[in-house]
Amino acid sequence: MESWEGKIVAITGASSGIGAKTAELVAQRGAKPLLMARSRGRLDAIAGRLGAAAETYELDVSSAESVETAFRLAYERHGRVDVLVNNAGFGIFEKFENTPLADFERMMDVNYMGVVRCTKAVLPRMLAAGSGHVVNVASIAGKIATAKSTGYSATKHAVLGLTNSLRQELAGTGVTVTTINPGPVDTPFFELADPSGSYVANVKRLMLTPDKVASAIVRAIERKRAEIDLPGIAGFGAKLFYLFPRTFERVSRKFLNLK
Ligand code: NJP
Repeated sequence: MESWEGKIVAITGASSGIGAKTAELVAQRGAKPLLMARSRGRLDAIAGRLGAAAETYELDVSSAESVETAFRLAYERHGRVDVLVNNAGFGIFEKFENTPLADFERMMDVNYMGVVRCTKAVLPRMLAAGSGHVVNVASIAGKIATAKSTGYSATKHAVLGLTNSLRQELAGTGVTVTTINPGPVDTPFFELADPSGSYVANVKRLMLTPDKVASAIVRAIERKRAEIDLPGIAGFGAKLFYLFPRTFERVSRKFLNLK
């Protein structure tokens, strides 16, 4: 991307963690972040710190109606969305047999269908303009599945499948699609994912900061990258898994099943 100045950047899940930090970084570069999430109070508090450029939109990505309303408003105000960061999401880490059907459905509805809904809200206009960028925050869990994440990991595999297919469909259109695949990140995500705190205690020293992930998102937009895995060692692990799946599973069962 030539310059951030004046770019309209819609960020879902911007009331917390990675999304809030991404909004801050793009505002610092001169873009206008549209902060989207369900919690109006938290959005306004974050936008208040970012200055006049930031705008807030109440958005529930699991509701087609809410997505339609938020993006209609954004287009009425600005006529365009240059970048969409599909970041809204949550996880519940529990064994398959202990996870109610409703939790599987909710995770898929937010983490995967939320990406579908929001992307549909911007893609036709990006295609008409011949430019635009959709960044999907997936996860290393979308490449390497570990125990207690049958529901969550499946949603992120789905996001990766969607993005990889869409990238091929969009080749030559001027619209870029990217996946960002972080390992564990130190955000409020774990208040729901790991209420006992035992997983966080196991991985605390390996955790990424939201700043690190948001910086990777910004870099991916500037350089039109297809995909970023972070930390790099996790991306290397994913490559080993694809090459030697059974061996990798055997070895990693000991080290990666920390939930
Ligand atoms: O989590 P958190 P992160 N509609 O809890 C929003 C992925 N990831 O920043 O609606 C709209 O601080 C929620 O806002 P609110 C992860 O899967 C994380 O870590 O106001 N928004 C909040 O702003 C997710 O996709 C880790 O409650 C909805 C935001 O989502 C992304 O990173 C590792 C919503 C969540 O902020 C950001 O997560 C990894 C809805 N229905 C991938 N439901 C990690 N933290 O370790 C939730 O690999 N939100």
